Formats: sequence, C-alpha cells, structure tokens
Amino acid sequence: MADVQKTLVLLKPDALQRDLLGEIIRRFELKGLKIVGLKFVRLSEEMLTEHYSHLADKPFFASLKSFMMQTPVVGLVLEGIDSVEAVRKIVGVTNPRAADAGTIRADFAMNVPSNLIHASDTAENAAIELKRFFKEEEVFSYEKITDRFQFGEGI
Ligand code: DAT
Ligand code: MG
Repeated sequence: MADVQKTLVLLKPDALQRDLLGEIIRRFELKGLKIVGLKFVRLSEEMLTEHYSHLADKPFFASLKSFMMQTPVVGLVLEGIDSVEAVRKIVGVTNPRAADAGTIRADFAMNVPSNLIHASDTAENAAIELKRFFKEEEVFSYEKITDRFQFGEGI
C-alpha cells in the first residue's frame, strides 16, 4: 500500500517578513501535496526548547529561539505519499548556500538561521511535531480527485 503521510512545516519569521508565504505555499500546492492544516502560531520559548532539543548544546541555541519568536510563524500540515521526504527535497538542505538550485532554500535564502522553513525530517518526528503544533480538530480530511488513484509502491 502507498504510504500516505502527514508532515509538519513551519514558515519562519523571515518568510513572513520577506512576503514569501504565498510563493512557498504555492510550490507545495503545485507539487501536489495536500494542505490539511494551515494556521498562524506564535511560538513560545517552551515550544522551541522542545522543538529544537537536538540543538540544545549548540552555541546558537538561544539566538535560534529568539529568531523564531520575532513574529508569528505559519504552520502547515501537508499530506501525500512519502510526504516527509518529498517536502524535504523541495525545501533543500539546512545551509541555503549548499542547497540544490530549484529548492526553496537555494532560490530564496543565503544564511542560517534565515532559511525560511522548518520541515519534519522523519515520519516519526513528523507525528511528534504535528501533535506539538496542531490540535486534532485543526487537521482536516477531505478528498481530492487525484487521491483516488495513487500508486506509491515500488515507484
Ligand atoms: P533543518 O532545519 O534543515 O532540519 P536542523 O534541524 O539541523 O536543520 O537545524 C534547525 C535550524 O537551526 C536550522 O533550520 C537553522 C538553525 N541552524 C542549524 N545549524 C545552524 C548553525 N550552524 N548556525 C546557526 N543556525 C543553525
Ligand atoms: Mg531539523
């Protein structure tokens, strides 16, 4: 069976400041990812300490959290076959200067932490992060005509 997954995306304060929300969402839509959750979120220090716990020992941890609290962020839940990997490919690697041309980070960013987007890196983390930022009733289920024929296996 095709592995239909949900993944969590945050459009960071630099995406909002630079008027790139629409451009970024458009790229996910054009790819064929289904938007099943979409909202503004004001991140708290507590949320960020948890969300970036894998970076807690880094010298930039405190400033990364401050950066993420400058403005609200936009949270997205995207659904599709192997959507975690599909979204990470579109987003590009962490350092925008090293990201492949055509990815969002390569096309619109130069530096960390201003790399525009957070995207879950594994299916396991996606499930955890989805619960962290979205309530159950904020994630929607609806059919698109393209959902009826999805051949994920072996492709
Ligand atoms: P990613 O966002 O690609 O999953 P990550 O989880 O390793 O990368 O790091 C989270 C964010 O932290 C990243 O998007 C930008 C910031 N960051 C990572 N490495 C950094 C560094 N060396 N200096 C400053 N910010 C950094
Ligand atoms: Mg990460």
